[in-house]
Amino acid sequence: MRYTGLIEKYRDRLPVSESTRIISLGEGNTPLIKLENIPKELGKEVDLYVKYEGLNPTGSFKDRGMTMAVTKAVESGSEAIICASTGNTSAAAAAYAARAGIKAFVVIPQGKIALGKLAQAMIHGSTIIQIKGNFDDGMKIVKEISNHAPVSIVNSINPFRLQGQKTAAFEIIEELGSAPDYHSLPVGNAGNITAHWMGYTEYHEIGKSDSKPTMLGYQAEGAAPFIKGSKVDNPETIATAIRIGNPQSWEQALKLSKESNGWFDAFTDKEILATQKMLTEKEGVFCEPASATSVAGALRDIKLGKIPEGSSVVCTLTGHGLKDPDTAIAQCDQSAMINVNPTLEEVKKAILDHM
Ligand code: AN7
Repeated sequence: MRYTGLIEKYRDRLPVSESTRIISLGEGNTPLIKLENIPKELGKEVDLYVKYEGLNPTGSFKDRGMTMAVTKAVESGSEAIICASTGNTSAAAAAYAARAGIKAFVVIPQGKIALGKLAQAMIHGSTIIQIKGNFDDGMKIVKEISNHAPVSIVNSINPFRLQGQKTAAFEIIEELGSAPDYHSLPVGNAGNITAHWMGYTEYHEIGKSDSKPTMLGYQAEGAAPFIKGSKVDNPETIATAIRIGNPQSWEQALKLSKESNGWFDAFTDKEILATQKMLTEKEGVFCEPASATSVAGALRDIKLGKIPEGSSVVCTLTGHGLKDPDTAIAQCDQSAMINVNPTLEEVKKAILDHM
């Protein structure tokens, strides 16, 4: 049967009816890739997987939530959606609104969203409202705006978003036969870690998995409210996707972390970028900087023995590396680029010199 998106696949576990018009771009069903080279080098016996959410239609996990949020917005008669965003939510909102034939307004922090995400919001025809402020400032306004303008909020405070996102946990259980021992995610607003816990809990309750994972949340050091234990006023990190100081799912994330015996930790920008590069060079997997935080965390904690040998670990790679080409290019050695004349001799020499 043709795969037509996660709402069709999981319709009995999602709040839709037979008559609901489904707004889908075929999201979900993303690859769960088992890492080979990195664990080998680490010298630890672990089954380490990455769930490559960058392969969703707009290049991030946000599509899972957006198919639900836009489907429900349209069902309720809404003609416009709005979100505050560090980039990926705006890309998804713009695309799904285009698909639905409704308007999208996206509120983004000026100069602080990655180039690919900005291109997406623009090309899909959303109205972009840039603010001289950060995501948290935008979120605050967006939360109030529906009292003043006829728009539906599609940030993760919209409960339908998390309903859609929980399906990633379903897919992992179906593929592995049960939940992994550990699940690691980058944390910004903490919506996705909350959605995963919902998905794992649901499948555990109906007997599709005999266990639930320990949930690990990793942040960037300059934007790490869960490590600090309170809001961060001026979050800063190169991983702009998670440049968030006031997480919207704060309570839920603290609760699930405790319930699952999990933990939070944070990494410097340097560590995040080094992990991003390691994944591209050693495994052929290109994710955006924020996404690499999940792998940085898992690897550190495997090394430390906090995650014991023999464990299965899934890391969510939340967004595609092509989202942020500037950061990718900036961390590569420009002198590695060889300029030659278009002759057989010069190309041959370039190859032989670099074997
Ligand atoms: C690549 O797009 O908040 O903890 O406005 O784009 O559920 O917030 C993005 C978040 C991780 C954090 N990785 O997820 C937005 C936005 C990537 C992201 C996160 C985001 P949450």
